[in-house]
Amino acid sequence: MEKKNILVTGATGQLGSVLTKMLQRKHGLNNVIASDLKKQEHFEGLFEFIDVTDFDALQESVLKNEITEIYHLAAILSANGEKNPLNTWDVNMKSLFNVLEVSRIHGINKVFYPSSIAVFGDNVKRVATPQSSNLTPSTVYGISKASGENWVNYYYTKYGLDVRSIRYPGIIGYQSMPSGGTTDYAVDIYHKAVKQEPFECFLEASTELPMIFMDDAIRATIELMNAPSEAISVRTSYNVSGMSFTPKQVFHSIQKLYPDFEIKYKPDFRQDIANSWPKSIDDSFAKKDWRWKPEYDLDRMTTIMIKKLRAHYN
Ligand code: NAD
Ligand code: AKB
Repeated sequence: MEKKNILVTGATGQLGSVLTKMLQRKHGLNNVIASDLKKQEHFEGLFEFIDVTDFDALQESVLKNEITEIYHLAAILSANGEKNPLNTWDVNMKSLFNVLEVSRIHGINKVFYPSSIAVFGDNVKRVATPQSSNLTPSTVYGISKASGENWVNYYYTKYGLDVRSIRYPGIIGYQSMPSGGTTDYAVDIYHKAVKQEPFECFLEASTELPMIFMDDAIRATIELMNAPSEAISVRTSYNVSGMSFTPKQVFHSIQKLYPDFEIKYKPDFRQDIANSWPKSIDDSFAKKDWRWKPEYDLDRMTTIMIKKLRAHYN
């Protein structure tokens, strides 16, 4: 196997903390540099504090560590992003430009850039939203991801930079907590069930959104990054689907194991964001190009979430 030195930005986050461990397992503890503004308490491996909006700090790490691949996960997500829109735009775009430029200048082999279902807004088919849909996002986060998709396509077309991207649905895992997103309720609800506390949901009972179990999200990322370059026909970002459900459906799935579990619905500003997103995603390009296939449905995910969180809290 060719030797890789991998830099992960945003490595302390919900996805980054799990993806970093998987990359360490695949490529060795000494070949993965985790970076973020903050560090996990018991992090094992190589870690650097890097603010990705600081080009010099990023470049110094890339050169010092002879980086060959970058997974650029650092971002401000949908709900938090609306609290300070201009700062969200600045952070999300500046960090992406720094990663693209450092990669172009220093000949990085591959870059991973996560996009989101947040790129979709009005004027799309809300069920099985097609790959090539109008992108009129309702949040600054979504605008930054839609622009980012076009920029990564530009760097591929203009400079041959091998950037690959997935429009993740809401990611649900037991390993880490989400922060600042509109799909966060779907992780929190499992923690409350296992702690035997009632759950207050910030979305209405019938709000259907695309979601994906963490293991599927990680596998999709690795499979896309390992796919032969000629198989990749989408250089903006791939639609990827896991499952779709409403708060009521996940509540019922949990109730099979916790019959006394209680839920109250108290929608807040995140309801408007969720209303602007697709209910489900058509991922036929990912299926065709790199044979994407999700393995987890709602009940299978619930069983694992509950089992792992019970072990965690007991
Ligand atoms: P997260 O908010 O949990 O983690 C993001 C990390 O980025 C945080 O640890 C934060 O400290 C770090 N960060 C923010 N600004 C930074 C900066 N200037 N320099 C360095 N680090 C900085 O997010 P996540 O859920 O792990 O998401 C990771 C990526 O995946 C994001 O780009 C997000 O848009 C994308 N994504 C996530 C989901 C999901 O459901 N988790 C869905 C779609 C897309
Ligand atoms: C969010 O809710 O902002 C993220 C996402 C779907 O991009 N989880």
